[in-house]
Amino acid sequence: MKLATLLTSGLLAASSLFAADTVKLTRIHEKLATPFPIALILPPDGSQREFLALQRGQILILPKDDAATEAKTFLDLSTRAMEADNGKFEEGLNGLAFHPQYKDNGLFYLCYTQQKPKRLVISEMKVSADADKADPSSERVLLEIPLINWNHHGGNILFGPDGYLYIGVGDTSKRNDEQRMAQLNAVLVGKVLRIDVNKRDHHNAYGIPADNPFADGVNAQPQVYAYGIRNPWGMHFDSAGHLWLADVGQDLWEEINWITKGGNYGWSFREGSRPFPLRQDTPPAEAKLIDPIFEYNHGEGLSITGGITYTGQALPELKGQYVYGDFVIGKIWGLKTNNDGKVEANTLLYTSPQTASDNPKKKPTVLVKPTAFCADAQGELVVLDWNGGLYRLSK
Ligand SMILES: [Ca+2]
Repeated sequence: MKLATLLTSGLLAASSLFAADTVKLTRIHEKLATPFPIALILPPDGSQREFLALQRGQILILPKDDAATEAKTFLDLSTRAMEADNGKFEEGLNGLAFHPQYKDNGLFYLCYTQQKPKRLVISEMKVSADADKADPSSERVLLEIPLINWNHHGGNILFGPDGYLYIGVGDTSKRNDEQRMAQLNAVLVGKVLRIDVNKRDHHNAYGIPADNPFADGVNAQPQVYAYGIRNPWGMHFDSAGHLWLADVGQDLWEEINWITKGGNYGWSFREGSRPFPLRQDTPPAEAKLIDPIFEYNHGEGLSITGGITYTGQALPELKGQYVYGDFVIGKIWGLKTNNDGKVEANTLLYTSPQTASDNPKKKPTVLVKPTAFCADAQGELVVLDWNGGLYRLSK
């Protein structure tokens, strides 16, 4: 049954699908076309406007009226041919971030794929004289990263509390980190990068923060902030300054990491906290591989989508929990980090009409395939659905 059929039949609104669940998802902006949404972000300008980035290259401004049938288009790069013919799954516009001083300088940042040659582009753009329209002619490319395959390139970007731009880049391998990129700091893939967009002393395009772990550029690329990453999907700074990063696993383990400067997160010597069985060589003796703070195996789900720590009002018991989900089985959890350092995952809901937990390998019919978990203008949590829907999490 198609999602639309379920909606009109009332099945999704009825509690039967979510009988065992503690919270529910309510569809919002149902009359808008929002295909392949990947980020919902508010610019830090006090306007309370919600910008929705779509993977096919558009950025919409969501109307205040939930029943509205049209949204303003802030930017449309859909003619840029971001995807190869066989690459429509992971390629496209995968990152949007507003400059912390957006209100004064009107600058924002994009991360998207381009073809021939295949690469990840990080660029800067400016708003036009109309606050609801970007000016594509203002685009300034900061960084281009060569890619090998259509998958595993990440592409999330965000500003840290330090004012620097963080970029999550996957290992660009189809499987197995075949080119051994994630541990190689001479390349920018399989890494978290950090750059200073307010300077231009590196390639006349941006600056390297002086305390980046390889800032001197000797034997390693100076943009590298952390390494040993497979396919980061979901990066978030919480109010305490922790950088959360969900790393999509291969055959066995899905990871949630706290990223620290210079940290080695293990891939592809390890998948999660275990040795990666397809790699025969061992890490150098001096390597300090950092385990995820939480991992789940492929009995629980198949592809993690990272989220955010909940700071809204509607679900007081969720305050401070990290809400995340699984893209393939459509399950959503809250992760509680206790003072004693222990973490605990609580199932919030299944979006599948089948009991997904019984055997996720069966790939149940999933109603909501989460691509991102975002805070709306009220601070409430919105789940973006690969199928084109936007949902608010509530009681
Ligand atoms: Ca890892």
